Amino acid sequence: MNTHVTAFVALGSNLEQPLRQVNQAVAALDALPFCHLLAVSNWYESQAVGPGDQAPYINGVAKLSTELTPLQLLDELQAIEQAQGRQRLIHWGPRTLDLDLLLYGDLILSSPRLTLPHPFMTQRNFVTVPLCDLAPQLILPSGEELADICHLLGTAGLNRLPAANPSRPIN
Ligand code: ROI
Repeated sequence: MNTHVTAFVALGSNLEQPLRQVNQAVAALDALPFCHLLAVSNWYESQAVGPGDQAPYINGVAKLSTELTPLQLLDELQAIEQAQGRQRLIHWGPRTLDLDLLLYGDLILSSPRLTLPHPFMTQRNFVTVPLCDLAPQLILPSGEELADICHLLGTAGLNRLPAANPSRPIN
């Protein structure tokens, strides 16, 4: 039996040198037990969605192969957020580092701590566009095609940053 599951994690930051935060988070994902970091999307600068006058975010998506259960993986992601001094002062407010588990294979889950797929992933182009970098052919557990959603949401407010590490495969 293959116990390795492909998971996608969204990264976001708009505080404390966001690009440094997300790159540090990638290094932490690369060091996770029972996981292999397979690929990282381009980074995108994105206009903040949410209240008030927030600084722009840096967003991207990482692809992992994991032997952890969804909740074990969630624990690891939250530990990385904490280790990077996550600040989240107000709901939908600025944050040092956000790591959202988007997809865990084809699993559909609704539990108090975790909903899969991530409930907002198909509403935010700062998630769908980098996810499309990594998995342009992806079919969501609902049967929807990621490419269709990407097309629908467009790229408004997003600005792809030049690749800092072109040697890292993104497919
Ligand atoms: N806006 C952008 N552009 N990127 C994010 O990662 C992000 N994360 C959030 C809220 C506050 C909703 N807005 C965001 O949690």
